[in-house]
Amino acid sequence: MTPKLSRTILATSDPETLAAEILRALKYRVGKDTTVATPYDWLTASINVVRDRVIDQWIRSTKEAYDEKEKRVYYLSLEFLIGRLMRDAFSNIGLWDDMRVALKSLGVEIDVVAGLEPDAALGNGGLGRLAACFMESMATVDIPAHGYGIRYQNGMFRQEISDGWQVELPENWLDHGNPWEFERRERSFEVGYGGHVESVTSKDGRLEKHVWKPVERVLAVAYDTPVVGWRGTRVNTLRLWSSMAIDPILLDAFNAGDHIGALRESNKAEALSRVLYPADSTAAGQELRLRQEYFFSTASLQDITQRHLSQFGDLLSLPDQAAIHLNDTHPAVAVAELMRLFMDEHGVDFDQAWDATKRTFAYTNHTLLPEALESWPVALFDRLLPRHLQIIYAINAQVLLEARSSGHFSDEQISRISLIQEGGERRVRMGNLAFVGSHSINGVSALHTELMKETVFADLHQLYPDRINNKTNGITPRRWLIQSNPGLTGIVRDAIGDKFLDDVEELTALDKFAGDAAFREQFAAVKRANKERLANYVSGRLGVKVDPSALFDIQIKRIHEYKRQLLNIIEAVALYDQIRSHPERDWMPRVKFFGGKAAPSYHNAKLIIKLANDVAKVINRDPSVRGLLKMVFVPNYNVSLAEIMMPAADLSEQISTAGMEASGTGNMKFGLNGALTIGTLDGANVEMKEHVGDENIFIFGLTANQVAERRANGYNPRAVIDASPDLSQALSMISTGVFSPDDPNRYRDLLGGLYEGDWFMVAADFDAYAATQREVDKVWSDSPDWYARAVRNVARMGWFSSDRTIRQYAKEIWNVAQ
Ligand code: 26Q
Repeated sequence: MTPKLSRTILATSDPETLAAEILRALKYRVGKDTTVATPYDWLTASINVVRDRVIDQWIRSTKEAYDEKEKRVYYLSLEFLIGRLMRDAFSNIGLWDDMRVALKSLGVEIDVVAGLEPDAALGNGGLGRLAACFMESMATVDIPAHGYGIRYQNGMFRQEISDGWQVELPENWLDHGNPWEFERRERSFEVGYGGHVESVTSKDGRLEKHVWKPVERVLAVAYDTPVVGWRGTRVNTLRLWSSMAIDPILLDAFNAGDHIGALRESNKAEALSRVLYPADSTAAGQELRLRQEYFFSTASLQDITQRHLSQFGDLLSLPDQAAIHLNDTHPAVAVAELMRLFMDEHGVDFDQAWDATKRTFAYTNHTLLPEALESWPVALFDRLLPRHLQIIYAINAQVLLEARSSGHFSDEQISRISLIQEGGERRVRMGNLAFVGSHSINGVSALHTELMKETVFADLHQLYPDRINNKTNGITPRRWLIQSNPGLTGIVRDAIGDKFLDDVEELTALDKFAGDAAFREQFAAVKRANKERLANYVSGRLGVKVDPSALFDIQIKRIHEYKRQLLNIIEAVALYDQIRSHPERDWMPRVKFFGGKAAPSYHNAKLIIKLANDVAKVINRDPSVRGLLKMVFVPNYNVSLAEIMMPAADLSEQISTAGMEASGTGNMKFGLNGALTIGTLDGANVEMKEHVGDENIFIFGLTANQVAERRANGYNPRAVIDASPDLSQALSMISTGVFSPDDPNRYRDLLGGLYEGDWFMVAADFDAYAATQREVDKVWSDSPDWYARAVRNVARMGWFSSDRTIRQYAKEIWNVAQ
């Protein structure tokens, strides 16, 4: 028998005590008794009981960091995709099992209650989820850290599928209140916009300083959420800023009887933190977005500098006590803001301020896509942040002087290094600003980092060759294995003991169990149970019946052309056609699952969702493929759904055009839960292949170099399509309306893109992909072999823990002890 997790962690309470505390909380904090308590009330009461213990550790951690004068990490991110926190906090502090028993004794099922907690979706996808995994890992490896972001009232939209189309609905995650957060009205800072800059001169006419006089001002109010590390040893803080009017009611207007007009300021101010931008791959370029970026950057820096000054008395020692991390360029304006605080508010000269700024900041790049690189029109910047624009010009002068005086740069190179893009509308390049303002710039996988050096940052890399480094992404094994897959966790503990709970790289001990038939059977049984759970979900929500003994093939991620959901759908069509043409062959039953949101303005992504649903409808109704092929688009993919789908996958689809996916992290979640990957040599797939071994992963397609070469040397997709009968046939089925009889032309433009250019190399990789899928079928048909490979994936995924990633950041970038 596997011992209960809680017994091995913090045995702080017994279920009887906890049950009594839950009843107390229900009565005195929620104000209900058991006869009228709703499941939601039980959720609130349960969280309150555990929260008290979390707070004890929280206060201790915060005080210790202060007393020991520990260097702190500040992680600035416009996104934190944290999902539900109940299971995370309960399990990490060691109370999940005891709370389950306690609630059971009161007639309440913990899983039902946990399912009521809203999924905090303050992020779009990979970048936001990475920030959440990092927060948990920093607490786990005992690094004093604060996350800083925005408390969006509406996070990522809820996706419904109506007649196959995506429909976006607002998600009101705060409707029932949020028991995890603490409002800190006393921690609030003013944020200014617009106005002008005054120069103050001394009596002898020397310029003394600049004073920015903004005309608009709003308040940023802090809301703190505790972040519990594994075994509850450290509890860090996620501080999210909410905007508020400084004068919520315009008294003059109010007294004049204009009660609605009196609220104008308040509405305008509060709009700042109202909603997350739901685009993850195109820079929206809208004024509100720049306002949001500055809003949380300045509030965070004011908070950080105030804390530093009150503890150490002198701002220039900031780099010794604080590492500020920029999660992509979204907070890059912080570079100019810290310079402003140094120079204008604290009288530091430019050179000293610039040196301290560079020693404080580090920046992570998450994308090479040109359309996702942020830049702002100079005119807009000047209107909203005139002082920052001046500072950016001053930084630019300094950087261009360094480049020119080195004598190694052509005029063309100089113009690419410049923080200002000339030619056409002048724009501020946020990537260049983040780069020059940081001592470390990292990519998120080995391949991505090399491509950064060769492409977007080639010139800046030549100027500052020691700055770019790699930190391959990771995922927290607590959420993505221990909590979401208790079945697998249980059999692994029985096989290799508990060490991997504290150090997931100890999973390598599982390697020898790949050859153990009894263990493989346990593994298959766990996988089967996880697949049944997903099948039940799908049947309950969508009314689609799927057979858990079929191969579960899953692609879940944001919908984007470079991620190539289209390649997967076209392959499904080709397979469908072949099963119908050759029913006598030995087909392996398969269910293809899709899930993911499209940016509301991304036309082709929305069309891909519609195509997936159109194809699914025809396939699922066709008796000639019954029992052999099913296709399901699962709506509203989010963190909670990922927690159900990752453990249920046999096959993980990681099929982006090589060179375009910076890392991927879903690939790691699948692997850790024992799925085999079919994928291209892109992002972290390359390193996954090195870790799991060539035999335990299905790699196909062009490499990043080959993609670049084909693009450069005149790639002719039409010739490729003509040469592939399977691809031609599948495309003609789609374009003749087999899946869209109501509108046969629906996919004309989408498929037209494949013939005209095919930037994402769907045609070029199709045959290799389809052939590899048949290879997958072959291995699947030999269960012992399949499960041996699956077990080896679990055993060898430990390196992809965000604990490893964070330790590398701590040692090689932040210079903090751990
Ligand atoms: C920028 C400006 C205006 C509006 C929106 C944005 C914006 C928002 C989000 C741009 C990009 C994003 C998100 C990017 C993202 O999630 N990138 C992913 O990061 C992961 C973590 O490093 C990687 O694993 C993925 O490969 C990468 O696509």
